[in-house]
Amino acid sequence: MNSKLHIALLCININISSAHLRLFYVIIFFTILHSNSQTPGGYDLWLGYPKIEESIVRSEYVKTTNSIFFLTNSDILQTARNELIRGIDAMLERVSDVRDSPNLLNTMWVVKKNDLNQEIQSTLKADFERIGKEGFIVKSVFLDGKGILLISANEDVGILYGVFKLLQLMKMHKSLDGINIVETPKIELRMLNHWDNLDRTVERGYAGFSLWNWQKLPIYIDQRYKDYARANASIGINATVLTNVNANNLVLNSDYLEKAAALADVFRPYGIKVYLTARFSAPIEIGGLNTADPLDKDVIEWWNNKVKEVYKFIPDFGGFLVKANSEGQPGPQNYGRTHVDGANMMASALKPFGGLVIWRAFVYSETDTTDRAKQAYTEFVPYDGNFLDNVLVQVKNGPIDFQPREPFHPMFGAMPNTSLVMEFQITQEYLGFSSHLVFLPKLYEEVLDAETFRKGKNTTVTKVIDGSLFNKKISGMAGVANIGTDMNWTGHPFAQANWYGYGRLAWDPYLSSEIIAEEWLRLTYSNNPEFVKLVKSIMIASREAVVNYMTPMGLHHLMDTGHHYGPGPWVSDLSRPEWNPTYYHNADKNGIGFDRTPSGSNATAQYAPEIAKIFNDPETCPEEYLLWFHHLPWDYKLKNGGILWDAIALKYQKGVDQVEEMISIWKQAKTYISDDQYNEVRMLLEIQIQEARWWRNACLLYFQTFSGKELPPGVERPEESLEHYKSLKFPYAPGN
Ligand code: BDP
Repeated sequence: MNSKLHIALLCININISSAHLRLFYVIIFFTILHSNSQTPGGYDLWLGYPKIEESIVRSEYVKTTNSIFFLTNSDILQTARNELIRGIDAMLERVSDVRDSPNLLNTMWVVKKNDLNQEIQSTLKADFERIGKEGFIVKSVFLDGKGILLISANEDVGILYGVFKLLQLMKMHKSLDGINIVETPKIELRMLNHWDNLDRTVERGYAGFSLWNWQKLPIYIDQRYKDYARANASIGINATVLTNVNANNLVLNSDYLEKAAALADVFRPYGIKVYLTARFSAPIEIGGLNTADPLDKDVIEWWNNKVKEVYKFIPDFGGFLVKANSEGQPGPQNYGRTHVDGANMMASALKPFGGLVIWRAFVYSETDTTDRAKQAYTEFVPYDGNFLDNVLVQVKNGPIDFQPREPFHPMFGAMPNTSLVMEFQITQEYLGFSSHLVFLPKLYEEVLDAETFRKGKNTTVTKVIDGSLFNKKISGMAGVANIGTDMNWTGHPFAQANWYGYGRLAWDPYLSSEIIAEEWLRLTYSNNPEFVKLVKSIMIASREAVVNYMTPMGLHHLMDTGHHYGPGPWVSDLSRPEWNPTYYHNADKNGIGFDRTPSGSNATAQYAPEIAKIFNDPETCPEEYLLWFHHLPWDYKLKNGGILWDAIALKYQKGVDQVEEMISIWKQAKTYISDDQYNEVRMLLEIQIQEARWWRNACLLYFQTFSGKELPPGVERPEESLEHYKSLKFPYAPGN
């Protein structure tokens, strides 16, 4: 590690309780200010354990001795124990004494509820009731008149999460004295969706190839599988769908099931279950039947047998994720059946084993001429209440497709009798791939906090998906992974924060993105408050910046076609109308935007009347959604008195300015991190600023051909012609 040594002055306030003496020491000591956790290249993610001074965490439990009683009688508990030892040994540079039986020297106990004595169990009764299956308690308690630190839980996995929590607190230099944390995840299914193909390419992947080396599985177990599981467990992710939603049948054949089982074996001790995508036509393609009709008895039998086989290989298999009748994927509608018929048929097969069907609502059809934004709601909402209870319907955050900004999907709140899973995209398909620094928890938070108004006020999207609004038994969140074989897993080092932040929000969707940014920075780079303050400001601003330089004021889907790299607002020649950017922006001499009010597609009617009313009126519609819901003249007067054309141009400029600002702040952060860490992000920001200018120039030149207006003062003149921007081609853009 090429960290530099710094001399720092530290003022430590030591509290000697017995003598009630307060001593103030000024100690000069050497500290490695750069002792952030990252191994070169960022492989360690937020999980490295740099040395910390014991005095920093000021805990009786880690002082003098760290003799730990850790009752370990399962694989998950063994994982937790290994992690605890690894963390404490590295951070305190002292080898922990960890035993399976208690003794008087113990300063820490890590024991499940049922293994505690009745007295502590009843003292902590309320806590144990609160934490459910996966929660934990990290608490300082008195035991036989002696203070100890207790990590406890009802189940093994809670212990694992509690251990990670403790280590993260220590790493963030939080005091452990008087600690009292009682936590439980607010969402049950916290899932990653890998769009990984069996040939190891990753659809919309920008961080190398798929982690799953199918060729060498099941015998060869890559260390990365364990490191992947560890990283997920550290943020509470408990489910992973290994394969692409555009599914390949082969994964359901026994040779691949054996390979998937080997991965499941690696993930199990980390509390993670494996799921697979299922291609609806599998009974034909690998089953030799001549139909995949979900009501056909041979088809039903085929799936029943297939599910039995899967559970032979993977006894705790999670279930199937299904993309059906969407973008050319087969589904029940091919046989005149419905989503309910399809989903329930599979769900019945999985039910005896406790498996789930996660049925995606990302549907739109080439034969349906209505607004694409309306189609999922139209297809699914009438079926509310008809799905079996082990079916979850997975809905993207917005009604189109993972754009830099979309209003929340109107299905949230509109299906009170169905468990809805939130689907976020972590991989940055429409947000600059892995070259742009965009902190996505800002986007996630905006959607989660959106008011649905389905049961009066305060009925946010979060309350729909955590199950609290409509009393749902199973709740879930899915994130389309941004992980690949790149040394740092995610391509951009700050894309790690999106994986981290997604996991944190799946655990607790009420967390603020600011808190998540701060945690991640401290766990990944440095606890230095100046550094954290500076870089947090970059992260928090980054999401609005990308909206501004790509798709401001409610514009959407202006990306170039297929690969979605760079601007292509002029694309209008694709076979399906809704694949063309022109379909979404509708720019003409009269104005720009998609009229989704009653005078247009009336998509607003899919929201609660209180929300629809706000969206319907351009005066009340939030400016960030203006052109999502309205087609407005170029000289439409905005609240600030300016006209629409000027406002669009200024927003594009602002996006560019924001990236300039991000670069200048990053320069100020240089002194707090290693040169390698600094340079890596600096180069990426260089790409980002170039591409931000490219977006601004291309879009403004193109829209100017309709508005016929000059760029307002303050907007830089494009260096190249529109023809130049239109001529750019990227046949090898990644992820396609
Ligand atoms: C779109 C992607 C496409 C996915 C699709 C989906 O461009 O690659 O297959 O979503 O979610 O955003 O099914």
